[in-house]
Amino acid sequence: MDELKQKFSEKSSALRNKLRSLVREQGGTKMDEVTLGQMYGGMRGVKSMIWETSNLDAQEGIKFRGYNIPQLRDLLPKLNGSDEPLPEGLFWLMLVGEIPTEDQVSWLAAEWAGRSKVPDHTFKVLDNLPVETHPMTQFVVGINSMQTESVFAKRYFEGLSKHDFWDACYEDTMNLIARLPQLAAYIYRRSFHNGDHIAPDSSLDWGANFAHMLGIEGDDFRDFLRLYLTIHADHEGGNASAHTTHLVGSTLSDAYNSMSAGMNALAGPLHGLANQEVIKWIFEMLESLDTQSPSKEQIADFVRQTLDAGKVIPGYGHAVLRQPDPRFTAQQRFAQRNLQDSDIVNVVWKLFDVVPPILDSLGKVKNPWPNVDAHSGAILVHYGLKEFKYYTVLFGVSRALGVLSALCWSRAIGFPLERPKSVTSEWIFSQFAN
Ligand code: CMX
Repeated sequence: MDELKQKFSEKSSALRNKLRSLVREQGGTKMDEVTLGQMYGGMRGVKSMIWETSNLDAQEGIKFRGYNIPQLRDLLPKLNGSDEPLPEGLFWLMLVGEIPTEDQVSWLAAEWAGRSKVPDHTFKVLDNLPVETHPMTQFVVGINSMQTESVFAKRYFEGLSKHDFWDACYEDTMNLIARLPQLAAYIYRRSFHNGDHIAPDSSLDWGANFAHMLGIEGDDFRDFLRLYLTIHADHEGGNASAHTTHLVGSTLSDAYNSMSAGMNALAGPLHGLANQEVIKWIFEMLESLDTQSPSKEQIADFVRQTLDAGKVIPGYGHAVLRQPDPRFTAQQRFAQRNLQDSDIVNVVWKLFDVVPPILDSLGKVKNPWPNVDAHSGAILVHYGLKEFKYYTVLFGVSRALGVLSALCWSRAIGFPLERPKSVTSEWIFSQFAN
């Protein structure tokens, strides 16, 4: 058994045993209450699920196993000469709760390279879709088409013991994560570069190989992609893509079927698709103002026009966060070091000054600050990745690290089928009848 799997086995069985006695002895303890407002308000803040890999604090932002993003930049292994952490290190941390060594991260990069072969039929399935199919739809179809390779599904069919669910889930997780960059790059090249595909380079780390297969060379872009793939990985369990993956996984659907379900949730404009919406909206603004460097006054007028048209300002607001998203700040820091003179990046920074007071003035927006999606598009455009319909696929490749490591924990802890109680509005009214 490899070292990572061994560690996961030991840590997860220790937690499972601890939880089993806790729930047996304290199962009746009340942990939260639900209000009518929460039932009709998207279940905001209701504590109702367990997610081991990360936790979101409304003020401080995301913490992966207790570490915030600036701490991770210092602690996670980096390649020589690089300033950004390797996403492999974050996966190791989320899966076993330990900051890995450089050797452990190198092992993981090589292990994923060795598991990265995408089945031929997946390419055939994709080639049969109209080329203009949205990249997120292609991504979902591509992941689903690889379900033929599921170790969990095969072993379950053969009579897998519930004590070994975690083992098969680990194998699927490692294989699926390893294959995603090639799948995603194939979609990009087929959709936007006439199917002129680039062979993987197995000597590169997971993020750099992805950058290489996209066809965007240069150390700066590789570094940005490593950062991007690290900061988008997880945002505790209640966000729509994580929650969907978790719910579908609770039926013992394998990692492929569970994650593709989660990716359908990520494809919604209030969630992951917001990254495409942001840059689309910025392009529309620049075109309507007929300038590449609008003034703050011009931007403020356009923001008000957008709101007057009954639309949201993409990239701003959050269901949980109440401060600027540290994932936005991490990208801003990268851009301040590498892209000071980029017009499009400067527009993002002006928006950061202009949008929050306008949203605040509406008196209803709980968080007027930028979220993760407000910045990424401008940096991608700068490096030549201008096809914004593709952006959510990048988010999805990263999100796999979080939702799949969490799925391993769900199988190891032995979470049952998720099945909350629903009620009708008629029942609600009956509670208030005198
Ligand atoms: N622009 C305009 N209005 C906004 C707004 C924004 N960016 N953010 C919130 N509001 C509005 C809501 O639409 C709501 O209005 P109504 O009462 O008229 O329906 C009101 O403010 C209250 O909303 P909220 O409680 O502050 O926010 P929610 O928790 O309901 O929604 C979110 C959160 C992210 C869906 C919302 O802020 C939004 O639509 N933002 C723009 C889209 C976006 O950037 N999504 C990406 C989020 C990150 C991610 O999950 O990937």
